[in-house]
Order: sequence, then C-alpha cells, then structure tokens
Amino acid sequence: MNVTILGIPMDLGAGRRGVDMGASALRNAHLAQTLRDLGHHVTDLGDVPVALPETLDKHAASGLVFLDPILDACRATAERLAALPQGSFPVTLGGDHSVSMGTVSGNARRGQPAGGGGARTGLLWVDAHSDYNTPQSSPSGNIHGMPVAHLTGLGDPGLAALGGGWTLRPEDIVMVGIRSVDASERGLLREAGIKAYTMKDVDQLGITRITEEALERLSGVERLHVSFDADALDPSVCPGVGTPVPGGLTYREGHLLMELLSESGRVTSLDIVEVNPVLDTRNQTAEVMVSMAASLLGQRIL
Ligand code: DIR
Ligand code: MN
Ligand code: MN
Ligand code: MN
Repeated sequence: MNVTILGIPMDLGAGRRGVDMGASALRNAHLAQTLRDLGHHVTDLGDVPVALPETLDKHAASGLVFLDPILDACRATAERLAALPQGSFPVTLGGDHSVSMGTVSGNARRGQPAGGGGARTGLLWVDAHSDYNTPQSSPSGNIHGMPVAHLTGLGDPGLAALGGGWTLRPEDIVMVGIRSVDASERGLLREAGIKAYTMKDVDQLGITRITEEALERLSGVERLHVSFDADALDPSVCPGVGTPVPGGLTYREGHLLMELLSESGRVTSLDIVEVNPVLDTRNQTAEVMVSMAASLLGQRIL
C-alpha cells in the first residue's frame, strides 16, 4: 500500500501543553520504518504549519479558545489530504484530537469534484472520551473535546464547515473504549443516535464481537477512518496522555481491535492522536501507538 504520513503538531485544542510533540515522538519511535518493513511504500510529507500558542492571543475575536489557529491548521490538513492521490492510505499524527476535524473531512473529500462534498465515510472513534461536546455543552472549553460533534455539523459554524458542505452521518460513527462522557454531552450523543461501545461493553462482549458488530453497522460506507486517541488504552499502557482515565483497553485489546480491522481490509485511513511526550515514560506511549498502527497495517504474529 502507499502510506502517506502527515503530522499536525498542534496542542491548541488541549487543556495542557505537550501533544504538539506527539508527531515527532511517533517518528522517533520508527513509524515509517515499521510500516516499510511490512512491505508498504511510505512517504512522509512532514508537518502542516501550526501556530505556536506563545505567539497568540488566547481568545482572539471569539469566545472559543484558539478557535482561529485551530481552524487554520484543520483547513490546511484537510486540503493536504483531499489532494492526495486516490488509493493512498493517510496516517495522520497529532496533535490533540481537534486535528481530526481536518483529517476526517480531508479524507472524505479526496477524489471528489470541487464543491462536490465528500464520500460517505464511516468513523471508528477509539477513545476514552466521546469528544461530542459543542461549545455550549463543553465544561472545559477545550476544542479537543468537540471534534465529533463538529464533524456531524453541530457547534461552531466555521469548524462545522471544514467538510466543505460534507458532514458525517451520526449513524456512520462507532465509538470504542468510552469511559468518560460529560453530563451535558450524554444527551447530545443519545439525541444523535451515535453507537458507543463503553468499557462496560468491552468487558461484557469482548473486542471480537464489538469489531464484528461495528463492521456490520458500517457495511454501507465507502471509506472507513480509524481515529485512535492514545488515551483509549489504559494509562498503564499509554501513560503519556493529557487526560488519562483508569480502566482502559489493555495492550492486547488494542492490538486485537487493529488486527481484526486489518483482516477486514476495510480501513482507508488512520489518525494517531493525543500522544504527549512531556508526560510519557521513555517514549513508551509513542512506541505502543506505532505498534497499533503496525497491526492495523498488516503486522501478524505468525
Ligand atoms: C472533556 C475531556 N470531555 C472535555 N475531553 C477529552 O474537555 O470536553 N480529553 N477529549 O482528552
Ligand atoms: Mn479524543
Ligand atoms: Mn481521549
Ligand atoms: Mn482529547
């Protein structure tokens, strides 16, 4: 496969600093070489330009924290991804999870005529958090807690327009690993009818059944994007994250999910986000996330 790596070194959407170094940490953990060793043709496009928070006024022009520079970075990301050749498999490196408003939109728009919207896309959101806040519902005001809501067209009109008229259908979203949902976010999720497999579901049903159900539910989509937040995995596995939540996916549950998705042959793009080297232990989180990408892209035990 032609794998294209693109970094978005942005921490403007998160509550604490450091995930801007996540893309660098993943490269340092030999992401490209690992994927080459699996037989892929790998190109690293480098990073999308992202403004430094030290150079910015936090609340310039609007109430949302760093709205304008986040919009700029997401727009640049979406344009970069939309312009890639058909059939390439983008691996996008965050950055905080607000980058996914750009990645999912750009991947949906690839190969579509200008102004022609986007391909019907399924989204597998692997995360401790549902990231379905709107600016109104968010208790923190941090945009990394809002990307999925904006992808479905809710919230700030600028962020919601990143798809250029295309939006994600709520029925094409499946979440896995969920264990932290804000009180005001719960109602929005339920209203939208988004399927979320919580950690209770993981305990009860197991990853195999959940993956089968998710793929069945998403059988009608043209493209399938996996957005993997490192905090979906248990903090003992991925300590380098800004908002750790106990009781996460085990190392093997993460791999099994990626292995089963790989076997399905359905996935067309991947995000790896929220790796925070400042909070990590000897780059362990980046190394684990590189191994997850490898499983999704064909690594087998035998
Ligand atoms: C919380 C935490 N729900 C918020 N969210 C995330 O700020 O909206 N933490 N994404 O990583
Ligand atoms: Mn997230
Ligand atoms: Mn998260
Ligand atoms: Mn987050």
